[in-house]
Amino acid sequence: MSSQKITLNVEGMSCGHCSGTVQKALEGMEGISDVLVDLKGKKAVFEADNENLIAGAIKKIDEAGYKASVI
Ligand SMILES: [Cu+2]
Repeated sequence: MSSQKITLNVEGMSCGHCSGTVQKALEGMEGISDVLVDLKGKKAVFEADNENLIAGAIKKIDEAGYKASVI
């Protein structure tokens, strides 16, 4: 099992509440850990157990009301 560090662009975050929402959405996903959301940098960085989690993370962020994409 090898986790990998993933960085996503996240559009639409305007305050600490937004980044907190994205943070919680990612932390709620199984297989994702060490979540760090950078409000000013418009980024979310996390460790994912496998690549398949990337699409799921993007979908989860989308459902939370923000737009994520792979850098
Ligand atoms: Cu906000």
